Amino acid sequence: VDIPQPTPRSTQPEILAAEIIERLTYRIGKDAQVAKPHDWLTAAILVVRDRIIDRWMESTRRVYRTGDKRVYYLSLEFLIGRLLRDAVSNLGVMAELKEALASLGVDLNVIAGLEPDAALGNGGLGRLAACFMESMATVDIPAYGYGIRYVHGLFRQQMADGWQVELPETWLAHGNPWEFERRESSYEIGFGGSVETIGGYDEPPRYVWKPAERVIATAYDTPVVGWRAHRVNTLRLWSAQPIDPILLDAFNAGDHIGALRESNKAESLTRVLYPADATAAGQELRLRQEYFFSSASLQDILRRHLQQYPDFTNLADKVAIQLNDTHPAVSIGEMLRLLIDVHGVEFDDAWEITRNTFSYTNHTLLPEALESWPVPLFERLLPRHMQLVYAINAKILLEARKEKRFTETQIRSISLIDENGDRRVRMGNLAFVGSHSTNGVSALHTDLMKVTVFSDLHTLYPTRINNKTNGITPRRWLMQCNPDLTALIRDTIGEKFLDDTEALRDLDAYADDASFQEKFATIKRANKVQLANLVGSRMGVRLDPSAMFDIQIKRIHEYKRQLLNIIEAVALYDQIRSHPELDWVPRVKLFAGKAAPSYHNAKLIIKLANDVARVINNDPAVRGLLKIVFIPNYNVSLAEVMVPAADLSEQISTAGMEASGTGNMKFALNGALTIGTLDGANVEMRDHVGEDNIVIFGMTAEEVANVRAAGHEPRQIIEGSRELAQALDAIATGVFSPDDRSRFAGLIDGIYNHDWFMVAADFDAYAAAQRTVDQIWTDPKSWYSKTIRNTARMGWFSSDRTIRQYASEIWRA
Ligand code: DL6
Repeated sequence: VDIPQPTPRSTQPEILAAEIIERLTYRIGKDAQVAKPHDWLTAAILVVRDRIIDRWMESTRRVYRTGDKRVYYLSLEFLIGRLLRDAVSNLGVMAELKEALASLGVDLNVIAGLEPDAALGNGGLGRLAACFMESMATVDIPAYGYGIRYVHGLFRQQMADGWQVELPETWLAHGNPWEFERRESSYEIGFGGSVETIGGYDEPPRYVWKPAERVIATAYDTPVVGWRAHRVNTLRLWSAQPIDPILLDAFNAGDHIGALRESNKAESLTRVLYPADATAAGQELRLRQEYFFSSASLQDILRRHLQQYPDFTNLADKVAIQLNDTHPAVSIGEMLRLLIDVHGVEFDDAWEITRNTFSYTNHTLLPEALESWPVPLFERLLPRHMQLVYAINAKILLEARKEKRFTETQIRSISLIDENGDRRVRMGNLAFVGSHSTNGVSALHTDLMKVTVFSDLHTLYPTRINNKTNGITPRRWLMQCNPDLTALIRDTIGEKFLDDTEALRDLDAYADDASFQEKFATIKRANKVQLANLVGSRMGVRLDPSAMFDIQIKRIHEYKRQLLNIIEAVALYDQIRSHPELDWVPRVKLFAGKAAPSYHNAKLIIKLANDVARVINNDPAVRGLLKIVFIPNYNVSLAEVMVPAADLSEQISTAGMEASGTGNMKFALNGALTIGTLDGANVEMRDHVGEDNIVIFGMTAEEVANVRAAGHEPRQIIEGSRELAQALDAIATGVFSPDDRSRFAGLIDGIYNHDWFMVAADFDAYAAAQRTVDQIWTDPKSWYSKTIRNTARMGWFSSDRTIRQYASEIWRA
């Protein structure tokens, strides 16, 4: 049947306005006279969504037509933020939508600010996945993101007397007009039970997994629009549902709570995002989440493949699956199970197909974040996968021992089973051996992978490790969050940079141009005023926009060294009071970030920042020259206000510990100067912006490793640094915590006793670097010359570049 296509929707303001009213009336059931701002938001989203659907369907049809390879990005986290501006701007209908809403008496800025942040991630890893989704659509790669539709994303952070308090985030409270529930795309997911071996004496055995429990995974699809809407891809998030929503027998017998047991159990699978990013969660529910979304995604991928092709012999030519960290690594076992047990493929063929299809990204070298599961738990929950892990292990270890003559120590380190202590399944090793590519996320991180966690696997497979330095989407992190700067750049160098971020380089010619500097500075100031207004209205703290805005925003972690920043603030506070005759540069030190709820020291660091802020901000001797502000509830939307307002970006992790960082890139792109260590992507940022345009300090990763190996003596260092010793003493003895003088004693003891994160070791270098920053600040010409060069030279860090590299070097898509 020749089914007619719908007519593509018009984007004329008057038509948009009419449709908004139509949605308001017939979809939401509200009279425009009484509609609340939320109703207008929903109506506007529905109208924008229709404009996306036309292109979404065309993108899907195109890939069926061309037979192009599809890329599947499996990630337990997608830290998306708000979608309306992203979609509208990528569709190119911002002006039209504004006009349409204005004609109805509605301000787009007001309703866009009501959209809840989809915070389905903890930090860098989840935000990277969101940038990648947008870039894959932009560079025209047919891609699906697969993840979990958590009912509660990352918790809402509140402060109670300066302490972090966690509250549930209810992003779905008003429904989610972006998503489509796909009841028809549902899969059964099993847990537990046993494996039966079937087959006679003279035929190969077949294995049948008989799970003891089963739940249903149902898909929810959200369209992801690329820049200029050339392609629209799908983010498919899975939600868990019970097979039997209610146990009628139990209900009829009067057990009303028991009747809902199965339902509660199933739904609890996708209820909450685990709120830790730098420690492996380790609980059974987490492994269930990982298997649940891996199995649903793989069943979906294989089903789609079979719609187009007769079997799986060409799977690796048509499908690339990227594992975002080890969270979906159980997919490797699941792929083998589905190919062998369900589709009858031979083990060796299945293994070949699997390896050629999968690739894995490592995002951290922190030992506590590397996932492993106790063998008894893994075996109880996934008995068939445990068999397959042993089968893979046998294959790998045999090859290493026989062909490569590996020593006993090397064998122990590459094994999928960690035998040091209780036996555990190592997910990093599983991901590594089950993939044809293992990549790091910055050059330094990749180099360190080869000599630390994966050194023996690297010897076994020397071509497998490769680097793909992270990137950020310039649409969200320049065009949308900094429209005035974007307009200035367009007026100065033309539009090319909108499609090719590296064309920003043309701005270099204007770095020393007085009139351009003035315009650049005016925009920075306006962005600072906007942030100051936010701080004023949310926290009642007055900020002076002519002070230097010095910002550190990221998860709170000892390796990221917010503590170093706070201690330096305390030292500066002492200096300002001791030397009122000197010309101190007025500074506002802004912090924001969440701590994992169970991470004691991180929560203490938040309390310290707030305690120090209270004392310094209220001391008349400071004369407003230094202010400290910790803004609660850091999220993507807050970052979108803070990033364009920064003068100085703090990227000060202990060298060798931050895999890449992506906040560092956002700030520099928006014209902030970076103060940072030679860690993660800072190293490559220095290479791109030039060493005169970034302030680098502190030990290198190699020096940190050497000092740790030789035995670090922090006490000696502290005794040799008067500023540091006095600041530490003030904090430890309760100058900032008169209500509990020993509150921070333990935190400071850690610096005296082991200083694992090299806070004492790097303090003097950091303080000196801050005075260099002050010097540059006092010469505005020099300051803007450097910061403009940052904007001009950061184009390479676009996630479009990163995705192109993944596509050509890993996915071959
Ligand atoms: O690759 C994205 C992002 C990096 O930029 C950060 O440096 C890295 O810490 C983060 N890794 C994680 C995983 N666990 N930890 N920590 O979030 O990935």
